[in-house]
Amino acid sequence: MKSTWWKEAIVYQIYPRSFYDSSGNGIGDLRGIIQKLDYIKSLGVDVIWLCPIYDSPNDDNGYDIRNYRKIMLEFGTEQDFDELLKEIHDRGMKLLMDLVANHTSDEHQWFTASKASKNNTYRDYYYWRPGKNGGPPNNWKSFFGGSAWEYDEQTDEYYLHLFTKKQPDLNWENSKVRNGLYDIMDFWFQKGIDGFRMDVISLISKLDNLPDSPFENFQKTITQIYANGPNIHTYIQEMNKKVLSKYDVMTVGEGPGIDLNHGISYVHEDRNELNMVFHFGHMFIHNGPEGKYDPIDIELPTFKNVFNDWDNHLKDGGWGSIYLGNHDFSRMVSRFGNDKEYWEISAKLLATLLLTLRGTVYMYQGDEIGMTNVAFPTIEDYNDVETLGSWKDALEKGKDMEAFLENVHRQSRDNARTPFQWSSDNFGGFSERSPWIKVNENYVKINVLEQEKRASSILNYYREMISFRKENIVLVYGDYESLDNDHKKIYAYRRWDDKDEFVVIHNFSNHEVIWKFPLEEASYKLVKTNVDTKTDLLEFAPWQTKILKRHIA
Ligand code: TEU
Repeated sequence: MKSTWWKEAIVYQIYPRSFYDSSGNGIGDLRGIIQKLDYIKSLGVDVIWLCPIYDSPNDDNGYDIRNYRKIMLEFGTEQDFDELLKEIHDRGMKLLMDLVANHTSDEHQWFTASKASKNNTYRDYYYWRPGKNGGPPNNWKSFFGGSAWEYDEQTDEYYLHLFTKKQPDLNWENSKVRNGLYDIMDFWFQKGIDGFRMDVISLISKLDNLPDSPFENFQKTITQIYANGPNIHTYIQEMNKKVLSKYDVMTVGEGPGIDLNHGISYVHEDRNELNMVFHFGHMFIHNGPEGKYDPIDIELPTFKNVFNDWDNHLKDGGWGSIYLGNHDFSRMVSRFGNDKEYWEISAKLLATLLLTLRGTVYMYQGDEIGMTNVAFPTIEDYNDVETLGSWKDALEKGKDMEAFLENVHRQSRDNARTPFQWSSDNFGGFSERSPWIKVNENYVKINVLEQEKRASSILNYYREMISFRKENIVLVYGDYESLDNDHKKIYAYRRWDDKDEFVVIHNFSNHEVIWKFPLEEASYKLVKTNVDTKTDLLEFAPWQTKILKRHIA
């Protein structure tokens, strides 16, 4: 495998609104991030990925951009940004920005012009269509509930929005749109940023004539109708040729509908498209028949198979991204660990998983201290458009709303968006004022200051694991193979090259387990574990993780 800096990088994702408020208005900001750069650096991180910080009316917290060249007033100024970039580079780190290219805000000047009349030059920047049989042009649904079409009285046509009605979809077939977006990318690369995470890049090419979806199931509609459209690879190759290939940068495409049939075609090194994608294999794993807010339980082998299949899919000429949560999903310890009795130890197990798989590692802010899901008592406490849209749909369908609130507790995107817990001071030390969204009450117990003081904290475990990965490059590039794959409590795998072999074993359960596997125990040495108890090599306390090492040559 070819080595590059971005394959070895540990990326730390910041949701700026919730990271640190330096101005005292209850909203995180760029100067707040600057103040915390030494903290981020102390983790051993190489790259910071910032969720959108551009000028936006914040219908979807920045994923609705009004001006791609300006900084959101609440977050700071252009000077603050320049300083942030310099301070990041001065510390030897890099900056990944979020590129939202599938849609703009409805307040973007392209859209206001487009909306003004049927025959203006910007009309074709978006998807405008006449209605059909007194309703919208087709049966497409928005990701956030309701129709994907909004009627505009003035010109008596509908426009397409796969997300909220304040996020109209851009028409990538129009070369002016594409070139306009490439100019924006150039603008940021000229400033010196080091790459882009590309929001819903899988959706930019639409099917000809925008046909009705024949599927009831929304997930199917995404994969078969919305994603991986006919020109997707032509567009990404063009973007690569015109922009990306001019710079030494990293790219990761986010993609609903990027499944095992499509992943490699976005990232194969011979195709000149993207370096990596974020697939949703494990993120949608709990989606029930009615989607994310209809959660189901799964068994461990189903979870392992996501990693097995993707590693296998990408290993010849591709590269993966490893993450266990982000700003769109529940907290990883609440979701895949046990955030009650085994909170600390299961958070460490997950850290070990994250840092021993093949692929570029993406950490999400707060996971390094084991921040957990939140359970606000009423829907009024929630802010996220997706949560509120699903709530509205459920109400209209006459659902049991008390039960639905429990689904919200389990699945809401706001679980990951509560303010970062810096200390046990008011509002978790995030701000001096009541923040834009409530702080999780457990900040008194779970916070950075407390964990800095304790050698055995989750925070310090992350630091150790990050340097462990860096000292053992086989954990980045080495081969991967799952062992005893059908085991329902143990997730074990080998990582090896021609010199060394690691066997990583996780007990994903609340029970003690003896792993009955024919491993030549005498040739392995225990090099890392998350529990301070003496057990036999293949004996595991609840949520215990062990890394064994064998020297080959
Ligand atoms: O998310 C894309 C996406 O697929 C999500 O809508 C995802 O399905 C959902 O959040 C799962 O709960 C990206 C951004 O990450 C998200 O924050 C934005 O809201 C969305 O695009 C629109 O820009």
